[in-house]
Amino acid sequence: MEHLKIESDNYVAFTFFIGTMAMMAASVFFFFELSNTSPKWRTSVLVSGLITFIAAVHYYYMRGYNLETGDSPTFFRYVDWILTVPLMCVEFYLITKKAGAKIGLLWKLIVASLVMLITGYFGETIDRDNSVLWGILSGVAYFYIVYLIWFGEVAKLAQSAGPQVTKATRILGWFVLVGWAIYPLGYILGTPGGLFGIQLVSDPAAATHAMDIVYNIADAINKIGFGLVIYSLSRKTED
Ligand SMILES: *C/C=C(C)/C=C/C=C(C)/C=C/C1=C(C)CCCC1(C)C
Repeated sequence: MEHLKIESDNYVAFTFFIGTMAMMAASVFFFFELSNTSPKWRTSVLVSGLITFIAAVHYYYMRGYNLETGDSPTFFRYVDWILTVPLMCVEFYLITKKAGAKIGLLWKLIVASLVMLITGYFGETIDRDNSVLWGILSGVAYFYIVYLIWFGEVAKLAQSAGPQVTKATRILGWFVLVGWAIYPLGYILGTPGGLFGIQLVSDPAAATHAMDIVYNIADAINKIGFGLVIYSLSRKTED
């Protein structure tokens, strides 16, 4: 079996490698901590582990794919997101369920996240020429999620679920508002010719590399960070 070397200046391959390791380590941590997590929070911590585990499997694949071909593994990137982002929505539902969150709220979050990702996928692959339009549609769905979490149903339910859940929801809200906003930046970087007249990187190969690095960093921050917020919530509340 041939072993491909990661050259020291290959930052794309390097971040795929580190991403794989980080997602694996985080999954082991969340899964092992389940046994000393109170039953009330166990499902939430389990979902944290599932998010990083699904990402670990995709990163393992994407790492190899990128190393062998030098290309961006866009399809599996989106397969990963389509599985993990709805699970992040499930986390909001789970922590506000005690305060009366309805399954309808979960569906709103899931459908909005799917619209956000499917339109983004169209803009990145199938319909490159209209990437501005797809990017805007995706952005609308994104802001709807931000709205639900900061001002809508999620915020209201969190408030009635008590101070700990309110605080955790606020921090998760920052992840969604700031951490998730890194992704459109990657999208703009990777779009040929730039978006809205913004062309950050002119060489097409370099643009794709920049996009992958930005996505890889964002994934590590958001998936592991999200899980850790849930984890610390599970340690704080006693009952
Ligand atoms: C673990 C993966 C996560 C949290 C992925 C999140 C992805 C996004 C928030 C993507 C958003 C996009 C836009 C808001 C506009 C441009 C297209 C996307 C799909 C990059």
